[in-house]
Amino acid sequence: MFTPQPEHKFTFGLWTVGSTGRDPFGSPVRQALSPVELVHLLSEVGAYGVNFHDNDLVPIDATPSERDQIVRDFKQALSETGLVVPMATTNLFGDPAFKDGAFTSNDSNVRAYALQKTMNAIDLGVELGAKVYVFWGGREGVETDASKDPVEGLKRFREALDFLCEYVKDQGYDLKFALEAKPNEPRSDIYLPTTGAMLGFIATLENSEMVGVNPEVAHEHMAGLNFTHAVAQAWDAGKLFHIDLNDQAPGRYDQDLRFGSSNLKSAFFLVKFLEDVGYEGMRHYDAHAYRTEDYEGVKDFARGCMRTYLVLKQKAAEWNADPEIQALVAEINADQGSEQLLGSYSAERATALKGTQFDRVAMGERGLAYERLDQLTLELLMGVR
Ligand code: GLT
Ligand code: MN
Ligand code: MN
Repeated sequence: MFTPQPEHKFTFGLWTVGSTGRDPFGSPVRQALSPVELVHLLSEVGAYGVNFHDNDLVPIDATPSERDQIVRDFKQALSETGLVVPMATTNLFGDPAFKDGAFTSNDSNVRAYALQKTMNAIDLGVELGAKVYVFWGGREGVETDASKDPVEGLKRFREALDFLCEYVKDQGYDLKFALEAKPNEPRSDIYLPTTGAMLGFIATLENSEMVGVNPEVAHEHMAGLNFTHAVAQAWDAGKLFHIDLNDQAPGRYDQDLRFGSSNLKSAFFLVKFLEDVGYEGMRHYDAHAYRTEDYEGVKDFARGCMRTYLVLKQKAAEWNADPEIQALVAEINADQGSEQLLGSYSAERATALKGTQFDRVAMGERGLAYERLDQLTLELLMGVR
């Protein structure tokens, strides 16, 4: 019942199940697997697709013939397993050249190299079937505002995206861009720190219809924000092109935990939202297994991400069908008498509103029963309903 199927569109980055457990305090705890081995691991656990940064697949210093061999082997693994590549991205953060950013660097050599690297990475992603291209500007920021003018940073970022949109159009690629926000780490402050900030920025782009967002659970949680609200704003704007699922306790380093493992109730409302609105994009897990795990544990991690999503999807269906919960929802939303006064502006409506006597005290006294509704939700999640 909770077995992943292709229609669930569960995907993982090569860097997620491929994480060797290296962190700022410790060396790898797992042997690195090749991209081909990772494709087979993902197929074994039931994933639909695999995503990558250019250098997850092709090392930054590979020769053209090495690149071609790697791509051939990878394509072979995809055709053996049936896995697809729905998304690709560029590593613009790992190499020392990007220590002060890529598109926003003060150094024009770095900015030009970042554009070149991204065009090559877009070609690679499209060759393997990607339809969405993610931009996570992990190094696009500062430690000190003495180093960069933030308006100049935005101008440079805009210029790069405008350039790359035109490149995609020029090549005739069927590709959309998805911008991913994060407030900090690895920089002290990363530009455009939230999904809301990204949405504001996208409206300033020349080809804004090609550009949406890739919100990540952990990144909004790091900022102490409600992730579902960020996703809802993106959805409302028609900009939810992709999503990075994982988990994260607020106020901590970037944990990238197994989906649902830290904030189950938030994960429930997120899954319920995605399923209720009919989001048709990928459910991408940008997370990794605990450092305590071997590759069996990595498979447990990946299976857990997908299973939790499917369990919560089932819980959302139960919530939508629960008579007591639905009676409360109906009561909450019942017309209290003024529905006909509301709607878009007209002079008549304004006059009618101004002429109405409202019982402000009664409005303030009315109990809303949200305690009961939330407790029913929790009991449903805890499996006692
Ligand atoms: C990196 C980051 C993620 C981004 C990936 C895409 S790489 O792991 O923490 O949030 O989505 O560049
Ligand atoms: Mn993350
Ligand atoms: Mn991410």
